[in-house]
Amino acid sequence: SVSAEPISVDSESHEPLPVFPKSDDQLRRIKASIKDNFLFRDLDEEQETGVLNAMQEMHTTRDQVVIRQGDLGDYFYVVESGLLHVFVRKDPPQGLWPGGRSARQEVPQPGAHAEFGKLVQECRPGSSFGELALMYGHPRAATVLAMEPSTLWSLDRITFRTIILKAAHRRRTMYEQFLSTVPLLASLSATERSKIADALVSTVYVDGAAVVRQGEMGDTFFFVEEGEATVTKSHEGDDGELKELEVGHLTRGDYFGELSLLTRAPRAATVSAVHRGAGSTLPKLKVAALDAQAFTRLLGPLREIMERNAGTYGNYGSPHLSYSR
Ligand code: 1OR
Repeated sequence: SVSAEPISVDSESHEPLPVFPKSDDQLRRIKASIKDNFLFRDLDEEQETGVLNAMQEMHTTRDQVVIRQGDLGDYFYVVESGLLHVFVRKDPPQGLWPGGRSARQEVPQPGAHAEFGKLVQECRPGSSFGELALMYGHPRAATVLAMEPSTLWSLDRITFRTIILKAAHRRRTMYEQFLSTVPLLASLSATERSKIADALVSTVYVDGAAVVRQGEMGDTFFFVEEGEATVTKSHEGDDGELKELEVGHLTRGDYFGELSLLTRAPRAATVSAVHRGAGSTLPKLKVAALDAQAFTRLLGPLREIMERNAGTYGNYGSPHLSYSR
């Protein structure tokens, strides 16, 4: 449900955010639930504490409507346990439900799912939902129904916008700036680059560490964000010994890892963080990664450019790279 619509971020609010004291057990359960959730990945410690403080534990019954399509958005939810289904109706009811009451107080109506429309998604432990209305100020885009008794953590709209959205906005702006300097992406629109920005995950490598290894299967694509990397291939020398030969050097804005994804072949070379000399001011190698799914979805249109560029890898005089394949 990631969209590249502009996110409007509120101007600095001085309202104190809610604090609901929690037991160690509750804190442990929230942390486990948000561990792999991308909306929480860029929070620093202070921001994470603010979010944990504001969360409220909630237990649904089976068939409880947690969000109703068309309502105004009030809360964002993280699933700790249970199972919820997301339904979308083509002709959503207009405006608020009678009395403007929130779906959280809705009386469950066992078995009556058809009125909610088509099943589009399942929410399992560790996932979250209800962010869209809070991000874009739209009515709820779908109905979310508990299929079994579920434990959720709800986060109010103000805390969601003040902490999570601001962090997401900062991260998107930072990546957009970087991506606008990447030559491969020059032909894409700003919106297409924003979608890539939202899908990137950065990792820093210590000198000498390998990001990808020749011969391994790969399902990730990378941009060099900071620092430099060397591309090496192992070659059998005349004496029969395996030698590591440097065939390329990558700097900020370069990309690698596309060959395995385009050809489904093992990695054609090893790419590792350069050894920075003593006194070097070069930062450590930092790469921004896209998984195979995002690569296909977002960089599919660039396939031809990448294939054309790869044609120069065998050419040792190439200015960019020179893997011989
Ligand atoms: P919300 O605040 O609009 C409903 O409240 C939530 O359902 C929504 O945020 C998302 O978190 C979640 N379309 C719309 N909302 C979805 C969808 C969805 N999947 C989950 N939600 N899909 C598109 C269907 C045409 C499914 C995408 C896989």
